[in-house]
Amino acid sequence: MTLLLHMNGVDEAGWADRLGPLLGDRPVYRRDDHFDPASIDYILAWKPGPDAFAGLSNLKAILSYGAGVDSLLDHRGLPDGVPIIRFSDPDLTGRMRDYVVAEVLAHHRLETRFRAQQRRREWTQIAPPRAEDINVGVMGLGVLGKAALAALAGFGYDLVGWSRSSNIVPGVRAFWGAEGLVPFLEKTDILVCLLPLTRETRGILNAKTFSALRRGWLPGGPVVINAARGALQVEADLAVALRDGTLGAASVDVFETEPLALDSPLWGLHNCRITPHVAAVSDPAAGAIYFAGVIRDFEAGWSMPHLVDRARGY
Ligand code: NDP
Ligand code: OXD
Repeated sequence: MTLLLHMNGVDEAGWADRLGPLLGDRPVYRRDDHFDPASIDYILAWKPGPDAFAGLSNLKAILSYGAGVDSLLDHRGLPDGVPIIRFSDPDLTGRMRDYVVAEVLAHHRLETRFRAQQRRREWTQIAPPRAEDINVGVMGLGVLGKAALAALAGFGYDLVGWSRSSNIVPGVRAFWGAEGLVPFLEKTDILVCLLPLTRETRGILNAKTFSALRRGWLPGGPVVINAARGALQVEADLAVALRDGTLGAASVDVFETEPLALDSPLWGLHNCRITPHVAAVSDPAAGAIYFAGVIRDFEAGWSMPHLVDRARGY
C-alpha cells in the first residue's frame, strides 16, 4: 500500500509526518520524492494541480482533504471509475457548527449594526428580537447542515431546512427540490448556506434568492451566511443587496476567487463579516486518523460512508 500526498495551500509536510506512523511501514510520498507513479495506490489531494494524476495508473481510491469535492470533480485529469472518499469527521463538523452558531448569534444580536454605531459613537437602543421569533434556514441538510441545526435548536430559533431529496430532521421544517426553494426562503430570516458546489447549486445565492427571504422580523433585513463555497454566491448581487437593504447583513467565509481581491467591494461593507475560508479547516491530527482509518477499511473491503457520487456532484 502506498499513499501520495498532493495538497496545495496547506501544511503537506505536517500531514505526512502524522500519516506516516499511523500507516506503519507503508510509504507516504510527497510530490518531490522519488517514486514510481504506477506504484501509488491512494492519493490524498487538495486543490490538485494539472498533473496531479499523471501516471497514477493503478489508483485504488482518491482521498479528498476537503469535505467539498468540487475542485477534484472539475479536474481534467481525474481518472474515471476510481472511488473518491471525502473528509468528514467530528472535528471538522464541530468547527463548522461553532462557526454557524457564532455567526447566527452575532446577526440575531444585530452585531454589525451596533459595531457601526460604535464607530460613530452613537447611542441608539434597538432591542434584538427573541430567538423564538427568528427563523434560521439552512440550505444543505448533510453532515454539516444537520450538526448546525442541532446546535441552533438549543437557542430556541424556529428552524427550516432545504435539501435536494426529502430529509426528516427532528424539530426542523424541511423543504426540498426546486419547488421547495421559494417556500423555504420565504420562511427564512437568517439563511445559512452549507450546500456543495455542483452544476445545480452554482450561483444559487443571487439577487432573486435574497429578495425572496422573509422581511420584517429581523431589524435591518434578512441575513445570508455562506460557509460552503464561493461560487455558490454571485458576489456582485451580494454587494448590491448589502448596500440597498435587500439584505441587512452577511457573513462570508468563501469567495468566487480566493484570496478575495483587494478591490472587492465586500471588504468595505460594514454589514459584511468576512473570514478567510476558515469556517472549518481540516485538522492534520484528526485528518490523519480519519484517512488512515479509511485506507485500513478500504483495504479490508468495508463500505465507505463518505463515498462521493460523481453523477450527483457531491
Ligand atoms: P453533505 O454531502 O453531507 O451534504 C450536502 C447537502 O446538500 C445534502 O443535504 C444535499 O441534499 C444538499 N444538496 C446538494 N445538492 C443540492 C441541491 N441541488 N439542492 C438542494 N440541496 C442540495 O456535505 P457536508 O455537509 O459535509 O458539506 C457541505 C459543504 O460544505 C461541502 O461541500 C463544502 O463545500 C463545504 N465546506 C466548507 C468548509 C469551510 O471551511 N468553509 C469546510 C467544510 C465543508 P440531500 O440530503 O438530498 O443529498
Ligand atoms: C472543505 C473546506 O471542503 O475546507 O473541507 O473548504
